[in-house]
Amino acid sequence: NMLVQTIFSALAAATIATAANQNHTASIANDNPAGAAYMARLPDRPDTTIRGNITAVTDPDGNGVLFAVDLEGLPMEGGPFPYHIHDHPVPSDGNCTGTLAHLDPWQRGETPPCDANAPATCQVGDLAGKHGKAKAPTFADSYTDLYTSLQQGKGAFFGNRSITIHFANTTRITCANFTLIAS
Ligand SMILES: *[C@@H]1O[C@H](CO)[C@@H](O)[C@H](O)[C@H]1NC(C)=O
Ligand SMILES: *[C@@H]1O[C@H](CO)[C@@H](O)[C@H](O)[C@H]1NC(C)=O
Ligand SMILES: *[C@@H]1O[C@H](CO)[C@@H](O)[C@H](O)[C@H]1NC(C)=O
Ligand SMILES: *[C@@H]1O[C@H](CO)[C@@H](O)[C@H](O)[C@H]1NC(C)=O
Ligand SMILES: *[C@@H]1O[C@H](CO)[C@@H](O)[C@H](O)[C@H]1NC(C)=O
Ligand SMILES: *[C@@H]1O[C@H](CO)[C@@H](O)[C@H](O)[C@H]1NC(C)=O
Ligand SMILES: [Cu+2]
Repeated sequence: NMLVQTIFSALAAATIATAANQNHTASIANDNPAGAAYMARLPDRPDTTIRGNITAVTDPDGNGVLFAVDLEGLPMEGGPFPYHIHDHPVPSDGNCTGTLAHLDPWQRGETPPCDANAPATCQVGDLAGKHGKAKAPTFADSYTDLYTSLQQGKGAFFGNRSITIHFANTTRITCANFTLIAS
């Protein structure tokens, strides 16, 4: 019976997938397309002074993504500022609540907090947890993150997602879509 076989195969595949992911540890993204580049440019909005951008290009070594974070106008109060790749793009009205939760394809969840010494165990989207929070008033940083993907179809792919910057108390301040700038 084809149907029963199909269902059985699907269940078996799901069981294997679950077993492989039981520790919720991220795999290194080793198939990012050479030359792929995305940018999230923060919008001019009247309710914050924060401006700037985050660029993301396939790491020249082939593993992971080279990020360049370039921010200015960070408030002197309320920091340091966590920032993350969130799961969804920014709604057209700019409401950062609509970016939903952090990119977390391995479903490790929010707790315990990210341990920067074990970045594979952090949420893939938790860039600040893995690499440090942004500090006022200007913040420039660049680093390679091994677990983020620029390969469409991968769970850790973020070219269709967004960045959100928070106050230390987690309130969302501003957010921007990633858009393709080179491929
Ligand atoms: C988590 O599971 C994967 C897949 O089974 C394995 O390759 C990896 O070594 C494990 N990592 C840890 C920290 O246990
Ligand atoms: C990125 O943001 C920084 C800080 O605001 C700015 O100086 C720079 O010109 C921006 N780069 C691009 C390509 O928009
Ligand atoms: C979070 O911090 C910001 C900046 O200090 C403040 O304006 C805001 O009211 C705080 N939000 C909450 C829910 O405490
Ligand atoms: C972000 O991207 C989505 C999907 O392409 C789009 O619908 C939305 O309008 C964009 N948001 C902003 C603020 O440009
Ligand atoms: C943003 O979206 C959330 C959830 O849909 C909503 O509760 C909130 O009122 C919105 N904020 C603004 C300023 O429209
Ligand atoms: C983004 O792309 C990934 C991989 O192609 C896909 O799994 C995910 O559903 C997409 N997310 C959104 C919000 O479009
Ligand atoms: Cu966030």
